[in-house]
Amino acid sequence: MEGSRRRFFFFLVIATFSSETGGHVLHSSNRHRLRKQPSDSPAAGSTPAVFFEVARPVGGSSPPCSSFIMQHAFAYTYGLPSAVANYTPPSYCSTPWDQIVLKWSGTCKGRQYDRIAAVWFGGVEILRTCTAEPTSSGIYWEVRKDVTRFASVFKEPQLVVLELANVVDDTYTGIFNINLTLEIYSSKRHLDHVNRVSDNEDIVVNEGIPSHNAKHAYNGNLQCNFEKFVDGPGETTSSLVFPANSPADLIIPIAKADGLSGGHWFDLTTESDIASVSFNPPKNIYRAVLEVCVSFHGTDEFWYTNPPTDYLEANGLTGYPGNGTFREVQIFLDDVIVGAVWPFPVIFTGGINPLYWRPAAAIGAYNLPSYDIEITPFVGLFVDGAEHTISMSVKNADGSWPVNGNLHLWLDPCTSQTLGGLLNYDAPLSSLNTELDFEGLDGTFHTSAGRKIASSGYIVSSLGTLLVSASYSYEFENILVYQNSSSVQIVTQDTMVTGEIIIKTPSNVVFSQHTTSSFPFYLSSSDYSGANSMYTEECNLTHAFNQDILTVSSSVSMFESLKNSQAAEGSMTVVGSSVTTGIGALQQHFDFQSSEGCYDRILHTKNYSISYDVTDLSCQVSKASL
Ligand SMILES: *[C@@H]1O[C@H](CO)[C@@H](O)[C@H](O)[C@H]1NC(C)=O
Ligand SMILES: *[C@@H]1O[C@H](CO)[C@@H](O)[C@H](O)[C@H]1NC(C)=O
Ligand SMILES: *[C@@H]1O[C@H](CO)[C@@H](O)[C@H](O)[C@H]1NC(C)=O
Ligand SMILES: *[C@@H]1O[C@H](CO)[C@@H](O)[C@H](O)[C@H]1NC(C)=O
Ligand SMILES: CC(=O)N[C@H]1CO[C@H](CO)[C@@H](O)[C@@H]1O
Repeated sequence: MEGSRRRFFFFLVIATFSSETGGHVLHSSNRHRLRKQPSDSPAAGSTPAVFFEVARPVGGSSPPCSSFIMQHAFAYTYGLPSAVANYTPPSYCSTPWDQIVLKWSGTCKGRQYDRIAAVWFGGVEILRTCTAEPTSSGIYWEVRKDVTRFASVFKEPQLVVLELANVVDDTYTGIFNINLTLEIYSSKRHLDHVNRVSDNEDIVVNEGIPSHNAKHAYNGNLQCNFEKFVDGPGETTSSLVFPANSPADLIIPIAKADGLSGGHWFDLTTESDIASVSFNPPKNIYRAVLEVCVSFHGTDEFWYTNPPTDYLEANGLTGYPGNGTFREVQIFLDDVIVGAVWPFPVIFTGGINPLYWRPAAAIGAYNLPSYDIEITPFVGLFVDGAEHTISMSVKNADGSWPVNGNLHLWLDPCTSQTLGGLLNYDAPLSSLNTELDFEGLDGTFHTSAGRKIASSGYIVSSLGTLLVSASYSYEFENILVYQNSSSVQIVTQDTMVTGEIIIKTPSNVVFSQHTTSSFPFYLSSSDYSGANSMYTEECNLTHAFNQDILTVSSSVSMFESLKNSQAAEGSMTVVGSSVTTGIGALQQHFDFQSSEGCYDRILHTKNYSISYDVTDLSCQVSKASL
């Protein structure tokens, strides 16, 4: 078992990067890695342990129609081209495709680090995931993600890319065996495989997922299906159904073109690195959302615990993670900032104390959150027929930030040209302050930041004239304390982001969505030195992913509220770079409530075992249990 830990100054134990140099493929950092002796793993020979991330179940109750995508064994893949497969839409799966789920399943046995991986369909990223760390007796884990929002991508043949840079040698023996499958849920029963329709039959437009693919809309054979947008004949615009919760008609990858691979992430390592993609958007867009996919590695794997550069300099420390605790992914449209991501601090399966994350991974580790930015107010700029550029950079980056985006576009089926204009745009300079108070290796660093980005615009489409406003506000606070010559480190952080999207006709609001996210984080660790390079570390961690979404339109009114929190504690004794003994305990409360149902689960684990696991779909789990 491998761990990625960071230790600073008490022992000045800083691992160097491993011998894995020279390749262009990014992988999870090898800094501060610990490995646990196999003797501490569950007994060899037992059946593979099942590892998992607590998540809301996805998929319908009836069995899906499955479309196998690929199977690949990732042995020494570092620096090699990604695994690829050809995807052909499964014409044997009956329509409508009500829900599409990507199933990732993996096995691994031996000793291995946590590796970052992602799956792209035609350059559109549909999953970013961290691998589970294996045991000597082997593990199995599965990730199931609702990918219905990418429906337009799955209707066309695509090149599928799975990037997972792994290193196998005498010490790191774990080979990741990964299968990818698409599960398609339909209200109708799917046809049996043997009854599949002939391959040259057109891929049908799925009725369950409104599709207004421009390619189809203007070939003269398909009639304009504008009527899908309104409740019925004779309706006034006040009952306009804005299809904002339907999958986009077209998704343009904002990804690094790379030969035949169909596009993958850009690896940004400093704040001056820029990921930039130019493209010619279609001219009949009426809605645009940029989804940003990001993770962080190397010296920024634990960016939220990094001390300020001034502190490092004052103490004459070089080669340490730095740049303080604040990071921001900035998104530009033609050089104007249109959005920001203040990321949720995902902890990978070897992070902090690896013993916490067996069998349940940290929040988001197997299915990293992506971040949506409504850029519809800028649609007027997009539809002028000219080339446009979306770029991304990471403020204060000091490590490895693989980023890319998916530009979700909704196209007007009844016209080849929409119009629009920006009415208001306000993105005042963000505030970022760090108060430093330190003497030698001890001190307190208080960082706070705030930002607002607001825009409004109008769009003239077959839906009429719509006014669209999108406003985002961001707040961040981090207090980092070092005591006892920095052998005691305490991080208290919170990130709060609100987003409000309002779409209206001149007289009525047809759609509104209010999103509130907060990511509280607390970590306290104490290191106790022993002889030679041995030390014991005690750590307590609490963190949460909280998000409320309220969506109101003329046809639907729904809310979703997720409070997903974990509290972990444990200790480990480390010799050299190996965990020789230790224990990790985790308590998690996944509390999802929505207008369509709920999922409430409380899980307690300790030393690889589940001691308490109660799921309540009626949502009566006692809140006192955690
Ligand atoms: C992948 O699929 C093959 C063929 O169905 C199966 O034998 C294997 O066990 C699967 N592996 C994983 C990791 O799911
Ligand atoms: C503080 O550091 C000393 C060694 O310098 C160690 O003996 C002691 O246990 C540490 N205390 C805490 C609370 O970490
Ligand atoms: C962790 O929490 C326990 C109480 O639950 C406390 O006794 C211990 O000192 C804490 N350790 C650290 C490193 O904060
Ligand atoms: C953890 O579990 C292993 C295997 O069941 C056991 O041998 C060990 O004593 C346990 N450790 C602790 C600290 O409970
Ligand atoms: C803003 C800031 O402190 N940037 C620093 C981030 O780290 C790199 C490398 O350590 C420095 O070169 C930058 O100055």
